[in-house]
Amino acid sequence: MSTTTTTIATTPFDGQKPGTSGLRKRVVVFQKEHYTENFIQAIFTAMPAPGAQGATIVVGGDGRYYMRDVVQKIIRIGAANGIARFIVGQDGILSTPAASALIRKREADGGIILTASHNPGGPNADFGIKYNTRNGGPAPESVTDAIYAATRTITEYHQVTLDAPVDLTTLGCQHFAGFDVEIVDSVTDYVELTKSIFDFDLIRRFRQQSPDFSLLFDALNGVTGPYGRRIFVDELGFPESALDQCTPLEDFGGCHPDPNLTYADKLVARVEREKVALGAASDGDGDRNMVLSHDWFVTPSDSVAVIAHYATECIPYFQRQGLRGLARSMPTSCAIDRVAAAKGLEIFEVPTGWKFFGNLMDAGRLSICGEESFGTGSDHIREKDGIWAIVAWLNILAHVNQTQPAASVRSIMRDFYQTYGRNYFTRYDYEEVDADGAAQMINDLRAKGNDLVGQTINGFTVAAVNDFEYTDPIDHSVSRNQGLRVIFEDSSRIIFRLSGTGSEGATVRIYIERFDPVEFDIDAQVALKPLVDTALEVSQLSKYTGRNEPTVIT
Ligand code: VG1
Ligand code: CO
Repeated sequence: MSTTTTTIATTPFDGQKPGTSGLRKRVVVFQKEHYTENFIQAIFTAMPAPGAQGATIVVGGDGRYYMRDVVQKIIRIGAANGIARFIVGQDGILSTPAASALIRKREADGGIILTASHNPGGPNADFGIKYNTRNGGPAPESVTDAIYAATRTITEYHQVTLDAPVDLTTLGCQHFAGFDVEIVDSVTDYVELTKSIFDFDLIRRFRQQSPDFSLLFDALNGVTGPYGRRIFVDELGFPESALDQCTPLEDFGGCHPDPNLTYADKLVARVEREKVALGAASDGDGDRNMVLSHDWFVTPSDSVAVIAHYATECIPYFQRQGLRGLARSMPTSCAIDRVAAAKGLEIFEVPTGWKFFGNLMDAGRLSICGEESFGTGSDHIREKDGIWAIVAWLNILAHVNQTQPAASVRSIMRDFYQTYGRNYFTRYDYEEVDADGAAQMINDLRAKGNDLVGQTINGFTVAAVNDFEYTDPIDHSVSRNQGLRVIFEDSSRIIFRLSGTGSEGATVRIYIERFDPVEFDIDAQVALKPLVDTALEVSQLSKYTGRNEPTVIT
């Protein structure tokens, strides 16, 4: 098929700076004339050396509203910039972990993932574009800075003219003048990878021998529905009734596809009512996960620590490779640090955002890591992986049940606390507050930081107040102002951060943690109440934001 290339004059848009995980804005913003095209052109302009010419890229997303239009734009603009091959998920669908896996498997030069992750979708909600590099991970700040710089100076973009939109539905390769588009099954490669990591035979036997064990997986109408069906039902043999909301919808059925106790309330209610042994959910693009049972909620900070604890005991991938090191984002609780200490492993504390784990993995120093924000994963890919974490829990439950029949999520957590003690953790989110007020609150807190040291508030004596700063051990890049920490003498912590993924106003996050070596059974909100009060007092949050209650408590 012949093509012609046209060049279109444009001018820069303000605010095309990628945040914690790509550029996220309202759909109506992306629909402004040239807005999306500018950003796509900036990605190709800034693609790391040797650049776009002759490159292969993976393209796909979480199926949200506007995605298919943008896939077509990426092909037209990419082809005009010299991209030789586009590997596209069928109908444009690829979960974020599946896209990362595909970039690695096919040794592509990079990928563009179309998602606003856990943000709602639909004509009046959010869209997002994220660039991943050839290791399969989110672009590091050096690349996102280059993309942003290109958006600031753009004067034109290039695109090829095609007779008709590219067919995204038919599997196989389509040839155009100067480039190819290959449509691949969205699920198969990912399922094969997952099967190579976990002990599927063990999980199948456990399911057959434990008729009382029930699984309920809720995809929140996001992208993981088809992945969940193939793995949990077709491969592991769970009944169809183990799946809920597993058909991807452009607007996620009007839900907020964020797997937490607030937005996954339907799952939480069913798990309690139906006495489900393992309830699980993932977010819109499939990189987050929540794990719970009818009698226990596993915090993401605990989840990654438990997975690290059992990894070399029962997960074939880690039995083959061993554990190289562990890591968490700074606000994530220190439970995983205790596992690292017990196993004599390196532990890394990085800023919020999965991109900070990539260099450590590439250097062979990191195997398992997590974020308190329902992100869990390993070096099998370079994104967090929701389904991976859920299958990891199935693998661990199946393993522990071999020696402790009737072991449950709750009993596994009890054993863990008995070994390591419990890091109580909670996060308060105040969404879409006034951006100026939120910024002022952080600035004022920073300014009075040193005066707080030595003061005792609600029985907690402040040991240090600082801004988290990270120097990457591999490339020595420095990331500053990654969260304001108030650390107390008993090692309790309160952390204040502004979200980098919102699309309107600001979201304030307060992370609260306290370690207890002996008491495991206190309700987390009760255990942390004095620290929560301290956080609100120290920050004067309600004065700056006008909010008295958080939007979400995790
Ligand atoms: C949030 C989380 C962070 C996570 C990021 C992307 O960022 O706190 O831990 O990596 O979302 O997750 P922020 O800046 O809003 O706190 V996802 O599932 O959106 O790719
Ligand atoms: Co996500």
